[in-house]
Amino acid sequence: LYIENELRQAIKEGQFSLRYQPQIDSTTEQVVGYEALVRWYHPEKGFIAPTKFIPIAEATGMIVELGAWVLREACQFSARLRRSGRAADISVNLSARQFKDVELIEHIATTLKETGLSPQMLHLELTESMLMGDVEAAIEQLLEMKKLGVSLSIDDFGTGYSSLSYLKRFPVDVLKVDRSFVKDIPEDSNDMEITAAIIAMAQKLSMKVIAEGVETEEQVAFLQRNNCFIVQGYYYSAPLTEHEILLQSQHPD
Ligand code: G
Ligand code: G
Ligand code: NA
Ligand code: MN
Repeated sequence: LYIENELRQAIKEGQFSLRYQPQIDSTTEQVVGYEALVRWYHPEKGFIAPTKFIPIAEATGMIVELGAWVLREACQFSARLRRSGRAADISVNLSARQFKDVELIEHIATTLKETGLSPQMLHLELTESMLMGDVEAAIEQLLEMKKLGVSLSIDDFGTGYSSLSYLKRFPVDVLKVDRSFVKDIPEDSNDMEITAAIIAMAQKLSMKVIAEGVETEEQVAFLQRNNCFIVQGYYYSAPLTEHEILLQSQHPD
């Protein structure tokens, strides 16, 4: 209850902020999108990691309010970038609770309208486990989201329990290869096989693929050889503040 009140207070007092991690086309080294990642700087306790507070926000239902704030903030950021002539897609993580919320569709529609962001620039990231409980209900919800014109991604792909027979029924546009598979490339040959297989499967299903957690040039080269060109990770950039992004693009190189 204590942390729940703190979360509520934190939203009210503006203790949350977003960082944006660039998603790069490794063939051109151009930024094609950003993933929004929430940060909490508590006035006394300092930085609190999302892995610590997201599960609590989820369990208490506070994630609906926090998620609404994140979505609006991220859409405004992308709309501002576009107005300044540097259009880039924006990816936003959704939690299980948000995905099940009956008001989600209306909420996304309202946020798009109020921020003026084109729906096709918004990517919503879901995890396999969110889709695997009531599969039919999940497909319904995904179809409603697609009707808004947004793009859908499966995050952390390969770590959950999605059945491949369902995967082809989900109207999903992007698979994000989990960073646990990328981390030990090229030392771990199993991880290389798995990563190559995920990329090949995504292509067979006409999905795009983004590799996460890319930290080395060798990993970029491996991914390119296996037809994965969009990457995200420290090799190119950590998550950045909007200020850092604006400075960067004013001073190329
Ligand atoms: O930001 P970091 O790189 O530490 O992310 C840690 C975890 O927190 C990741 O699993 C990420 O998906 C999750 N996360 C970060 N921002 C958000 C958010 O806005 N909403 C939700 N639901 N999860 C987030
Ligand atoms: O679960 P999700 O994929 O949303 O998690 C994103 C998390 O991964 C964020 O916490 C982000 O800071 C982190 N991250 C982003 N790039 C890298 C990377 O190259 N290496 C590692 N170890 N973590 C990364
Ligand atoms: Na994510
Ligand atoms: Mn991920």
